[in-house]
Amino acid sequence: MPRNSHHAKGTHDAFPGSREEPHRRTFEAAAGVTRRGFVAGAGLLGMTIPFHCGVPAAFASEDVLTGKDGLTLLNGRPISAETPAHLLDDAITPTARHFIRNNGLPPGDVDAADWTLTVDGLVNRPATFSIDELRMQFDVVTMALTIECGGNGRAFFDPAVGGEQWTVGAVACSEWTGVRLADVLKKAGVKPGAVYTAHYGADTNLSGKDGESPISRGVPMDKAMTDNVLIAFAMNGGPLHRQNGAPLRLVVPGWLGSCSQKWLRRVEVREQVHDGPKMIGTSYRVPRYPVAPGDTVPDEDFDIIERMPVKSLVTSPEHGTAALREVEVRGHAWSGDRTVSAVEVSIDFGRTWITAELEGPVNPGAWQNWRRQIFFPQAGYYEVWSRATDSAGDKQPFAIDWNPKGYLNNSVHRIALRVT
Ligand SMILES: Nc1nc2c(c(=O)[nH]1)N[C@H]1C(S)=C(S)[C@@H](COP(=O)(O)O)O[C@H]1N2
Ligand SMILES: [Mo]
Repeated sequence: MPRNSHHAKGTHDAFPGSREEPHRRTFEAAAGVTRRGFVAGAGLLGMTIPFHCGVPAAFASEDVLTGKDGLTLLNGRPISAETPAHLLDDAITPTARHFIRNNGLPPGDVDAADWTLTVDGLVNRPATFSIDELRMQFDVVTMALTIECGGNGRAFFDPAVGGEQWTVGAVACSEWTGVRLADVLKKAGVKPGAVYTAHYGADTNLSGKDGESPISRGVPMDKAMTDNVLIAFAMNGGPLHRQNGAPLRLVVPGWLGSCSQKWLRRVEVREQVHDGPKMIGTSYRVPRYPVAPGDTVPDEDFDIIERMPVKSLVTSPEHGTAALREVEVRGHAWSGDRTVSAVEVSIDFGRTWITAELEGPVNPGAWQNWRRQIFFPQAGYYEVWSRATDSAGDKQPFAIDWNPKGYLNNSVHRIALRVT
């Protein structure tokens, strides 16, 4: 589907017209500037955001989103669907609201009873396990773990970049049950010289050609050995959703979502950095130096993305709705393998910030919940911004650090409200 052919859901949805300059227009709205075809603040009060606006009817009517609730389909082939921020309000993301990012075509009907996982490569005892064997031979753990797509926030890049036009909803924190990748690797006996894992799933390339994988990524050995990296066979106490990798997937919290191989069949230990599809070239990579928006960067100047940066989300109230003078604002915050140490809220376009109450993560790798009672000084148009600071002192920026593939946009989250 052509780039930007759909209408992304973000702050700009509160306003009619082109989505090319959402941030500028939002500022102008706040400043009361009126432009041709655009009346400041118009469209916010009582507006409804058309659910599948701009998405070709064929995509919207397909039943690829069976078992999902309220997700916005960005692409029907491969399937990409994000969750509107207000539907991510739960501390633990229900299965029905976990976003979907497929690079290829999921396997057809899968039978969990027949599924096997092979661990091989640079190990002393290569082995193949059924899911029951994983369950019986290793510690079974349940953890709330955050998965965020590396391209979450791409829709706000200016100039626009190709790829799925995620706004803010390619992130989730479901409760995953499985065994630790580290335990399985230890049992296989990792040999000296191991550098990287390589993950292989059962999905196929969009071309539909047999054996052609759409994506195979890996992580450095020390990350693979971290005890919150799971090989998961249950999601929120039930089966994994078909589109989220049933019956078996990796969950690598805090690092970009592509590390979390779905429909997992094999983990190979390699003596080099993995070079599978979408590990190489410019996929899931960013330039190793700052670049001007729109610049072309030689492939060899890109580095592999690892951890996701500090970020937060306002999940209540819902963007674009009417609110009372006093309202509880709340959401989540996360930062790669770090913890978030503070979340602040601004209702005056970042002039002043109000500290929110912030909970700790329920376990390492889970996002953190925050909330704050807000009193708006008078009726009118407001934006609510949230900004997180992590344990290393990194703060969410306001501006977008542009890069050619549109990754790692962790700018402050903004929602618009009409206070009555
Ligand atoms: N086998 C396989 N695993 C995959 C993908 C894929 O296309 N195939 N997509 C990756 C990407 S880019 C992301 S962001 C996450 C998304 O996980 P989800 O679809 O369960 O939300 O899965 C990752 N694992
Ligand atoms: Mo992703």
